[in-house]
Amino acid sequence: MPDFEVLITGPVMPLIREGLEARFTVHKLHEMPDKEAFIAAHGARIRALVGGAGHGRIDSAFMRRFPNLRIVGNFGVGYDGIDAAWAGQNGIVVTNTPDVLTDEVADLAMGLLIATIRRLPQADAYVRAGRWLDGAFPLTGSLREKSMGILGLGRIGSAIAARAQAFGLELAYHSRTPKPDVSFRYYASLVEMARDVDILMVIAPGGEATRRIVSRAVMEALGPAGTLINVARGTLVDEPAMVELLRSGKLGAAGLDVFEDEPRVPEALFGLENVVLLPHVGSASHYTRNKMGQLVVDNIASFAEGRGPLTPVPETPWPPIG
Ligand code: NAP
Ligand code: 8YV
Repeated sequence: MPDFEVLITGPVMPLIREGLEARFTVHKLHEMPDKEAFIAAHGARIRALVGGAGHGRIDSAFMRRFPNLRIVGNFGVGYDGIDAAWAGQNGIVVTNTPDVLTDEVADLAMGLLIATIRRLPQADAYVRAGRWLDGAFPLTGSLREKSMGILGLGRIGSAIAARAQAFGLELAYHSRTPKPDVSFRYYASLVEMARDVDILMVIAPGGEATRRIVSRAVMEALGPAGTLINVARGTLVDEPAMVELLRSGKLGAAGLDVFEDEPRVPEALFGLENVVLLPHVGSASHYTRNKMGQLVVDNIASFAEGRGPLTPVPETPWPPIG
């Protein structure tokens, strides 16, 4: 399709690059010696942008530089790095990768929860250091007779809930609206939910609406016996307050897959015994990343061939309203 040119905004998996190159003229912004000069000279030819976490924001100022832009394909279900509302108002569709990663992220969330409460990385380090010879590893916390509040009972939150039920956890949730046909207790107030549960599982979208929604007050309500698990975005948590509360013992423990300024992680966390730190690996299996990558390609191809996007985000419905 010669007149449908695609610009990839940063490194992507070969499956995406090759899938797009098989159909379109593809440019790679990160390989351009002079990005600004490339955009100035060729921006008008670009119909599709393909981006993902770590490629930089695709905000209105960036999108304006491509006057014939029609679609932005995001590698990931979370699209807080894209100004989707502006795109929708300007006839640009944004696609993401929902559903294909839901089970993988839910598995990781439960794994991180168990690793944090049962201190699996610390136990592994204990064996490797030869310390078992000196005596047994200290007893740990437990999931038995515990309750968990889920912030964001959407696709992934619901999949986590299904797993957590099998583990015997008592469940509650907070979101902007109560969900129909859900038997767990709904809390309109996040701080009240945090006060009542042992574990807070964070899995709502990033962006301005949720910035630091897990505030100091929420973490103080969770308390010294509480555990915070964040598999959503670092921006949802007041990170400086979290570090301070974990250090002082006013927050019991945390399992974190995401951070405010990834890949930079507050170094104060490195020395803490009550945290488990992961490098944003919720969806990072070969199986699931391949599904996500294929969905990125399929969205762009379906749109370019006139069949519409497969998974447009709610801010850019298809067909467009009005
Ligand atoms: P989803 O199906 O859209 O669910 C999002 C949930 O969050 C909904 O229940 C929504 O309910 C709630 N929510 C939205 N805004 C809220 C607000 N301001 N306050 C409270 N609750 C709010 O999304 P998903 O597919 O489950 O994905 C969730 C997020 O997980 C993604 O956006 C992404 O950031 C993150 N994620 C992380 C990884 C990882 O590798 N760690 C992987 C995949 C996804 P209401 O609309 O009723 O509020
Ligand atoms: C991705 C994610 O790994 O889907 C999301 O929102 O956070 C992860 O699944 C990430 O966006 C790609 O780097």
